[in-house]
Amino acid sequence: MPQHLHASHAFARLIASIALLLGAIRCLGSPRVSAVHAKPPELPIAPQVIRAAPPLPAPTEPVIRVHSVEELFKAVEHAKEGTTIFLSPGRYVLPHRLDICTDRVTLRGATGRREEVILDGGPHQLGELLAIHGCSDVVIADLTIENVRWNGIKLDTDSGVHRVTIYNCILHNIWQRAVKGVRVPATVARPEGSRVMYCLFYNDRPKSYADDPADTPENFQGNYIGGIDIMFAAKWTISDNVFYNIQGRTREGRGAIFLWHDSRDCIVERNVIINCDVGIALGNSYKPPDVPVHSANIIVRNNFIAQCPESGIVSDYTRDCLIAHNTIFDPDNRLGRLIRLVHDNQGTIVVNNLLVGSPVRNESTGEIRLIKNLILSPSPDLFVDPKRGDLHLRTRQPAVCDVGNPLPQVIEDFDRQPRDSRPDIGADEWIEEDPFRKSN
Ligand SMILES: [Ca+2]
Ligand SMILES: [Ca+2]
Repeated sequence: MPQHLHASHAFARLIASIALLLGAIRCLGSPRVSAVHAKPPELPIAPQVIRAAPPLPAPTEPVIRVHSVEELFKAVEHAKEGTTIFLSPGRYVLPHRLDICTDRVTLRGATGRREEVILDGGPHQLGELLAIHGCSDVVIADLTIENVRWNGIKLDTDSGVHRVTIYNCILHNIWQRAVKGVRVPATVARPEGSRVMYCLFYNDRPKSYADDPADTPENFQGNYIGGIDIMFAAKWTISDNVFYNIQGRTREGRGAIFLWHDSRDCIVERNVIINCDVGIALGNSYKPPDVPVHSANIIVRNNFIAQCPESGIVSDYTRDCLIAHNTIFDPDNRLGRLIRLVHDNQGTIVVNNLLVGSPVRNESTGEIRLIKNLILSPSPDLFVDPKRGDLHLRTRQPAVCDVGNPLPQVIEDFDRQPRDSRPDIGADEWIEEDPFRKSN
């Protein structure tokens, strides 16, 4: 055989060997996710108001551990009811939306530290990252979801989705809604009993047109953005979350918490909302004719809200809601909307709220009860660290302490400390030696 043929045979053998070797490496498993060296994000938020989530109990079998994007999709697709999927630390760059369609599936970061497991929609410009479809009792916990054009966690509530728990997660740079529940037709049961607890929602900056091609100068002017937006919610609990910088392009975005379209019997408590455009919205001014009221029998209590220029709390087409014992700091609010009431709010009561800035702005057409709401001017003695969301009382304030009306619906304060028989106005009940009150 001529020498040049020998050489080409040898080269072909070499190529074949390399191909075999690569195949063998692939068989060892799909590539693991890249490591993250994650720390909790450094934000100008007082650490005293970021509540540590009590750890979840150990899971029951079956338990699957995943280390790669491929394993994650496979595990979710083939999970039996009741499966817990633990995600190893790392950054999971998702090529498309991940859909959970099985009852009682839990998706959980393996370390319990939410910043160590990141589901990232950025590189593939995902419109939605995680969806829950036609199933109930799903748990999403101890992980981060970030860089999504539209919805971070989409609940396909029009397919019957109930008792979802979103727990100790970070939702970061989500440009329409971090958590979205859609319109539900009359033939489907309204989404009942879900919980969003101990989560951190934050964006690095206001929304820009480049973040979301669907939000244009012709429709929402870059302001189609909010935190949790649920229609037809029933018996939801939204508690102990922190929201920071959920802002539209011109600071006219939607609520950090937004319950509307006949939402009922929900509790919104102990949330901290800082520098968002709207804090808590019960309804808004767009109400279709088939929706009787936006929010009914919803309790909004013991929340800390700082600097939300469009509204701290807005109540717009509600019935029998209770807005009680919230502390709102916004002395420079351009519209005077710390608490704003619009349209008909029959039976809704606004009581024992502490406002630093403008008084309750009542544009409501019907009867509404405003009781023992206290309006104060800003004073350095009042709160521990108001600009960073810590609205604990700094000193005992005679104007605030022991002057509220006792309410059977509010027996604890922001710190879950008991209210005494003479409740203090606002979210913080003053206790002399209070472990939660650490001066900065
Ligand atoms: Ca008291
Ligand atoms: Ca307290």
